[in-house]
Amino acid sequence: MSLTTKIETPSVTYEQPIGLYIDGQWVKGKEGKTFETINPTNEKPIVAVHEAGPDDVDIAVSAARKALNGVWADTLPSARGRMLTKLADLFDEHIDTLAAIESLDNGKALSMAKADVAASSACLRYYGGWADKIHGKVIDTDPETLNYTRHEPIGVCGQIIPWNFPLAMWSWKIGPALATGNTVVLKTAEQTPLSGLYAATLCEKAGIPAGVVNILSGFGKTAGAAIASHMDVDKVAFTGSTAVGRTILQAAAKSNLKKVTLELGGKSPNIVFNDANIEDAISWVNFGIFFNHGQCCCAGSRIYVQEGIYDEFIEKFKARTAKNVVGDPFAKDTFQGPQVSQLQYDRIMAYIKAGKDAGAKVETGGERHGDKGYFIQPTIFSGVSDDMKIMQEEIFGPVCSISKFKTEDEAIKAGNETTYGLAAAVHTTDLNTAIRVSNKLKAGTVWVNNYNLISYQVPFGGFKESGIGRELGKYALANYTQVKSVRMRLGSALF
Ligand code: TXE
Repeated sequence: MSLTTKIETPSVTYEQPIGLYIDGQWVKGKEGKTFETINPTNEKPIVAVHEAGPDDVDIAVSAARKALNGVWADTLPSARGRMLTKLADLFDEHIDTLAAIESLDNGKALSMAKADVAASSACLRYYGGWADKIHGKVIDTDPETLNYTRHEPIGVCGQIIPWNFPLAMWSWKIGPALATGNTVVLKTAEQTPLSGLYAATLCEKAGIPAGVVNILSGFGKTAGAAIASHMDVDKVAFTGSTAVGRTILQAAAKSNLKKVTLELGGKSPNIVFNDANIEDAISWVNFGIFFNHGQCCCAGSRIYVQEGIYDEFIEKFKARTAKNVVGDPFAKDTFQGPQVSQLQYDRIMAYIKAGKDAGAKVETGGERHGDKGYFIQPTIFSGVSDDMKIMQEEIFGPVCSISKFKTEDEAIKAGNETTYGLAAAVHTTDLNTAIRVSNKLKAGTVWVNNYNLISYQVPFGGFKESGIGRELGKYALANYTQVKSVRMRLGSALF
C-alpha cells in the first residue's frame, strides 16, 4: 500500500497522505494495521489510513523529544513565528483542498468548511505573531538580588483532538504549542483523520523541522491512551467528551503528573428576554444550535424564553429552522450536512426518542432526514422540564429544548443548573440586564446578542465539568509555558 492516494471530491481531486507523520517521515504503523474512514454523506469508506498503536506513540514521542532538545531549541523565536505564519499562508493557499477534505470526511457544508480553514489559518498566524513576544518579568525584591522569570516551553506536548472541527482543533493546539517552543505529538480523531494528515504536508512546506510536529491517526483506547499515560510526554491537551477527559486526568495522575488541559462538553443555556430584538435573537438561537449540525461543544441546546414572547418565539423559530437547508455538504446552499458517524447518529436518535418518551412536545423535526447518510432533521422540543435527560445531557446533534421562564432570577438559576459551564448567551436590549445576567452565569464564555462567535484572540474554555485551562488568545500561552524564577545574588554572602 502506497502512502498517498488520489481522492476525488465533488469540488477538487487531490493527493491524500495516508501514513503516519513521524520525525518528518511518512511511515506505516508498527502493527501494520489500517482503518477506514467513512463518508457520512453516503456511508461508504473513503480510504484506509495507517493506524498508530502504542509503539508508534513511543517513536513519535522520542522524535519530538529529540527535536525539542536539538533543532527546535536552536531555532530563534522569530524563526518559529515565521514558520507558523508561512503555515497559515499555506492553509490559505490550500483552502479549496482543505475544505473539501473536511466536507468529505466530516460532512460539514463546504461553505462552513471554508470558514473553518480561514479561522484555522488566522489562528496559526496569530500565534506566529506571539512567538517572539514570549518573555518573563524582572521582579525587584531588594538591592542585592536580581530576580527574573523565564516562560519556558513545557516540552513534548501530546494533543488529542475530536472530529467536529478537525482543522480548527488542529490549529488551536499546534499554534500556541509551537509559538512557545514546544514539540507536538497530535492524534486526530478516528472519524476524521484526513485533513490533519494533509496539514502535515503543509508543515513540511512551511519548513517546520522534522520531529517538531508528529501527526498520528488512531483510536482513543490505544494511541490516545498511550499518549495520556506516556512517561515522556510533559503535557496533554485534550478536546472531547467529559468521560474521556476524566480518564486523561487519571492517566496523567498515574503516570508522570503531566500538565493537563481539557476542553470538554457542554449543555449551554441560551436565554431570550421579552425585550430582545426577536428576529435577531431567533437568527442567533438557530445558529447557536444548528451550526455544524449541533456538533459544537458550546451548542446553545437549552433555550429559555421569557413568557411574554414565548408563543411568538416558537412559531418564528420553527419558521426560521424550516429554512435551514439539510443535504449534500458539497451543494451550494447546504447549511446542515450529515452527523459524523453511525454511532453519533444512533446516539442522537436515542436522545430524540428519550425526549418523546418523557412527554416533551416535538415542535419540528424528530426524525431521520432522507434515507441515506447520517442526516437528522433539525429538531425542536418544547414543554421540557429541567429534569429531563434531553435538558441535562449533551446531545451533540441538531436537537434543542425550549423552556419558558418568568423572572430574571429564574432564568439564571435554570441556566446554571447543569454540571457543565462552557458557554451561555443572553438576548436583551437592556444593557443592565445583559451585564447582570452575564456576570451571574457560570460559563467560560457568555455571548450577548449573538451566539457561537469565536475569535482566535479571545480565550475559550470551561467552568465546572466543561474543562480545565483556556485555549485561544494570550491566555493559551500560559497553558504551554512553565515559569522559571531565577534569583541572582549580587551582594556579599548572607551567612
Ligand atoms: O468522543 P471522545 P466521541 C462529546 C459529545 C459526543 C461525545 C462522544 O457529547 O457525543 O463526546 O464523542 C480520543 N484516551 N464530544 O466518542 O471519545 C478519541 O480517539 C485518550 C465533545 O467521539 O471523547 C478522539 O480523538 N484519548 C467534544 C477524542 O478522544 C481518547 C468533541 C474525542 O473522542 C480515549 C467530541 C482514551 N481513553 C465529542 N478515548 C468537544 N468538547 O468539542 C477516546 N479518545
